[in-house]
Amino acid sequence: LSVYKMVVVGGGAGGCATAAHFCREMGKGHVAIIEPSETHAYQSMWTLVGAGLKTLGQSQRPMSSVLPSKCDWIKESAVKFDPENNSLTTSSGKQIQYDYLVVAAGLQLNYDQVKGLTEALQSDPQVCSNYHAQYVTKTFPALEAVQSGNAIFTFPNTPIKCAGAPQKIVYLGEEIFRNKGTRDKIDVIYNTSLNVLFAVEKYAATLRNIVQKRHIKVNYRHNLVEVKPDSREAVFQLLDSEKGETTTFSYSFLHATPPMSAPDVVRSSPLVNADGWVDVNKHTLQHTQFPNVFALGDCTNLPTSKTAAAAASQCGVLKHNLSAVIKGKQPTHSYDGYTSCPLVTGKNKCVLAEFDYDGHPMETFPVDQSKERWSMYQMKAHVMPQLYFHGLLKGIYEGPAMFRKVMHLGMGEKKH
Ligand code: FAD
Ligand code: UQ1
Repeated sequence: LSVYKMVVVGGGAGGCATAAHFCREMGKGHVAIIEPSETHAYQSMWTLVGAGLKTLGQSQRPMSSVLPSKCDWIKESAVKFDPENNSLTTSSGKQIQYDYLVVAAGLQLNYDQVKGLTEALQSDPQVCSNYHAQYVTKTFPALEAVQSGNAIFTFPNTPIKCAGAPQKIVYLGEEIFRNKGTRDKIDVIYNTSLNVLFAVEKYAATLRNIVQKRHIKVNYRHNLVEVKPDSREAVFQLLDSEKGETTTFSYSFLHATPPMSAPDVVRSSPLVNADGWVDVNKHTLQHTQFPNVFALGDCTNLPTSKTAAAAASQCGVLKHNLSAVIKGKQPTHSYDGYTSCPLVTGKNKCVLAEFDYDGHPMETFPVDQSKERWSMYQMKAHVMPQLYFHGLLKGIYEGPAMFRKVMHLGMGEKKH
């Protein structure tokens, strides 16, 4: 049995940042972080890895180099949560007791829920997925290899992280085809379970223009349910069909975004709501039933788009509120749902979406960010990695709210 003042589950974006902050506050020996992985990945870079613009190695660091040195790293998974007794069990059977728990376990990728997909990812070089370290390196060679036929990109019928990522690779792929001279022989098809291109109309309007101008075929309410690698066919359920009809496409390239959920161990714990997400107050990030438990990032029920940008802002709020609770006070800070999605539309172009719980744009820069911009691509490709590794993971960066005030000095507030 080990006893800690604070235990953080997950050493990804949200967990690493939170642990870094509280280690500084509490000192050595008081904070444990439970994380089984040897490698930490800056997943946001995987879109660019898929397009051949960055390497997988550039996105990865040894876990030991990003986790704060003052915290105890327990290199295991949490397998059972017992919040009634302030305790949890790890994969080796260790029991860990805590005063305060922070859950930041991220998402589980459920490739197996699509029949034949795992097999296709393992056996067919033309099936790839930017969402997984093992499959993201297949994307660029597969894009380069297509000569003709259907290049299909999918968006599943579950909440996912970075809801823009399934279509960023469509734009990058279409550009690769054009540059290689194969574009005329390829049908570029985006099959999405959603009924819109993007949840916020200001950015959706730009994206609709782009798909029209670049002859990208968008099929709404199409959900990938089966892949047949032998015949290179992909089967889609028509979500608006009452009879559960399906339609089959042949493919010469398939980029699959898998269904996602909170990790099984989280879903089967007393920490989740009926939909299987860690149930925290949407403003304070404090658990709705266990006041000494907080959560942030992709595993939560927070009704905003799941991104590292959101986790950064949540970390800022969580720090203050958990500190207050530790001091016996009420939470003081409120999360507004801020999230951001750099919609890369080409190798030097990006629409930087930023918005809150109500879907109101909350733009950092004093320009119209719904336009495709070279500058925003530079931000995404070169500034963000620095901000992530040296700001967020160190528990210093709390989202762009701090820059927003400076950027808009003397320019008035932008209208929603
Ligand atoms: P993660 O960073 O995923 O970390 C979760 C951690 O928990 C992992 O290290 C995992 O090993 C660990 N874990 C899981 N289960 C357990 C367990 N039982 N016990 C202990 N540890 C456990 N975000 C942006 O802001 N901008 C972007 O442009 C962007 N693009 C993206 C593109 C792609 C292709 C992908 C995949 C993601 C992208 N994201 C982007 C999303 C971003 O990566 C996530 O939202 C962010 O990493 C969420 O942080 P998190 O801490 O909740 O989860
Ligand atoms: C952001 O804060 C962030 O977290 C580090 C990201 O994750 C990689 C992002 O992609 C974006 C766009 C933001 C937002 C930050 C600014 C400065 C607009």
